[in-house]
Amino acid sequence: MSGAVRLARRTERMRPSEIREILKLTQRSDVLSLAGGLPASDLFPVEEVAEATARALAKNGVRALQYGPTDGLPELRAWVAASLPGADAGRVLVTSGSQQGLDLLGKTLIDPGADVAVAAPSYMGALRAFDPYEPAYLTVDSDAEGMIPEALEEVLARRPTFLYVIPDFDNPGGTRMPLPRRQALLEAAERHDVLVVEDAPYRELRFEGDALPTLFELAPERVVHLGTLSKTLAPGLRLAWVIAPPELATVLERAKQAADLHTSTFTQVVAIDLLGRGTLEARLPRLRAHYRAQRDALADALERELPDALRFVRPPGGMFLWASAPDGVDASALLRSAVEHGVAFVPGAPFYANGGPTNTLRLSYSLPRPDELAAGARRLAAALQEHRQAA
Ligand code: N5F
Repeated sequence: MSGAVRLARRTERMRPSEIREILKLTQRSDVLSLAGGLPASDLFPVEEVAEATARALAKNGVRALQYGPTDGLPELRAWVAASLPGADAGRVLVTSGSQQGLDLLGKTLIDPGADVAVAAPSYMGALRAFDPYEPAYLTVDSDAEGMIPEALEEVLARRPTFLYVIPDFDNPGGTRMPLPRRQALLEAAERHDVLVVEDAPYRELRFEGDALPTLFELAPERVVHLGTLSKTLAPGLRLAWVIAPPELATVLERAKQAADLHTSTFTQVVAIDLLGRGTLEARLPRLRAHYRAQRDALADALERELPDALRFVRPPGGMFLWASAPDGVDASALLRSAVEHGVAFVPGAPFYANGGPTNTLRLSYSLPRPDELAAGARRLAAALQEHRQAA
């Protein structure tokens, strides 16, 4: 080694995503994966995308292949604005996945040492996106209805740079924040004058009842809203958006210009065609029914196979079931024996920004078939039994 590679100090904070590392493990064909948040690929609109691509190239070939505007193609921005009450197309920034939105927010909002408030537990990918900008995390304890108001009040009183929250079908918690908590959150954010970042990738994957208003709808001037087509159309498109207050939208756009000039015009042109035909709306009932049945297949199997060993609440939407093993079980150690038994999950600890219980697990029910979910629960029960005997 010549010593010519002198890495920037911030790279020390670039930890690998535990999810991606576990996804590598699950490439083994004998391991059933309850780990990744990969959407149900059987429901991908492959034919529709093929047809939309052919149409888009025939009609808009040059536009699809040329550089485009940093903030995104106007038709897509208009569709986003129309899908969220109170949104203005001029404030929509199309991004390459919500993951890019999270990185751009870190870049534009976080100075080294700045306080950033997140739920405990919270989406690990957001923590990894914010980490290089050197925040100090303030964590808000959560229960089955998301962030606990008293804990939130204490944290917001310290006036963090922003509060990051996933009100609809949280990753990893699977929880939905009820309306009174949403109102209390915004009231406290208003009182302490704190910016709220609302990440809503799972919002449309609702299993029962009506949608609750987004934080953005309730307080459009205080909330930055992130949405994505990853869970409703396909993540490979890498199409998502950030809606931010005007003074932030302007700097986000500059940050994106420097990051990647703009999101793929090719996939935007294809998505505009699909969205214009109502493809997404038409898919939602099927997606919801599918994920709901998947949730039940996993939850029923866990209740059958591990009646006393795992505690969880059936998630009312989304892709994840969050479970606690008995005290003293270390989920990372359990994962090693689980993989030997042919099943993988994501241990919960890395979802806690400042550390937390080590006996939690995130189980994804999106991708496996129902019989595989049942087999996964059986294998997990065997792994847990062996693990506890060995301890
Ligand atoms: O819009 P996109 O695809 O970039 O979604 C990123 C994202 C943003 N915010 C939340 C709360 C999310 O859950 C996600 C996607 N999370 C998946 C997961 O399993 O936690 C993605 C994992 C996929 C991978 O790393 O290959």
